[in-house]
Amino acid sequence: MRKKEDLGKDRLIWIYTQMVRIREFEERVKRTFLEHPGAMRGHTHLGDGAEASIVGALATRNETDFVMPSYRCHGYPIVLGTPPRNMMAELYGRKDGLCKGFGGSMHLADPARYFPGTSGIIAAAIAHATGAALTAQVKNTGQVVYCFFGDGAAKQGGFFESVNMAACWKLPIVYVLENNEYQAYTHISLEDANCMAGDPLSKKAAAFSIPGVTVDGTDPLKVYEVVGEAVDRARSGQGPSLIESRFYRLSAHGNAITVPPAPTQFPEHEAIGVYGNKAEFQAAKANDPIQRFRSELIKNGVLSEAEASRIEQAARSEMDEAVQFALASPLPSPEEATNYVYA
Ligand SMILES: Cc1ncc(C[n+]2csc(CCOP(=O)(O)OP(=O)(O)O)c2C)c(N)n1
Ligand SMILES: [Mg+2]
Repeated sequence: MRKKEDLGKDRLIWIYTQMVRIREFEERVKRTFLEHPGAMRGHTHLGDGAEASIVGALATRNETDFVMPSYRCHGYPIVLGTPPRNMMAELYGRKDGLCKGFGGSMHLADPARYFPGTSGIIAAAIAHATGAALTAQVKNTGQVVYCFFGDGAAKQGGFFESVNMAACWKLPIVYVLENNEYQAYTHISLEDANCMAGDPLSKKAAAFSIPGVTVDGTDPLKVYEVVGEAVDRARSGQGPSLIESRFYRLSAHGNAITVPPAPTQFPEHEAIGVYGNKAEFQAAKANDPIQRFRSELIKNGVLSEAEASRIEQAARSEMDEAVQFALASPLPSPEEATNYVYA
């Protein structure tokens, strides 16, 4: 049983640092569209708001466990130690990118750090992750797979088929359903869009007779405890669990490139104007997981105000440097276009 009280000062500071690094990476990506219009091609999906959920979950991980999220994927490799400069170069489609500039934001991969790859196809990664868990079981490696996916993905057949198989075969996998209230541009509550049946979404676990727990995904320590229990269960051969982690997506669905950037491309949140739900966004901002955890750590004497600022400044500099590195990296040459094509 993992208890948040068991986390020492260094580990708590590590959690805060990773949360801040993820936020700064995403903020830097947002700014780049305005500062360098046209330089970042393709589509990016940002994960601000998810930091506590991501880091709380991954704080329970062993170094060789697989991490397999959806296309909203920047935060996870940052925690695994992937250099942000290579991630940023990948977003810019440059040669020094994580995938040599061929993958872009939606297709990051760092196999050496047990981050095998992501997919833009909703729910596809749930099946991939379940396959990785089957491999771990067959080879008896002791690895657990952390499978992250959206609330919208949990409506897809791939979700049901995968969890069914994992439950039957007691695969070592933890399904983290990230309920960020939005499915692309649609709020989860919109019945006319046939959005989402079931509340809480962790109830879906009952259909497979596996544990299902809903957790406040804005609190990294609560996520740590709940995911930790599921991971221990998976590693000891008792099979999968479904964790619904609730938080709010603070960015618009995605940033598509237009040159010059359209004025509507960076609304604080697409709900504003679309559904007229400014209050919802402001409430989530007032409950910003990073600010809350910061205050908690300072109140409990884990961090001083000056130490917190130093962490934030270091993350800002790291991400600024990542952009400089990316912009200085060459684009792949046209002759390379058919490299790495396997089918
Ligand atoms: C199979 C498939 N159908 C449709 C889409 C288009 N699409 C992109 S994002 C999205 C909504 C996904 O919702 P959720 O899983 O909650 O992810 P979030 O928007 O929160 O990242 C859809 C339908 C897609 N990428 N793949
Ligand atoms: Mg969602």
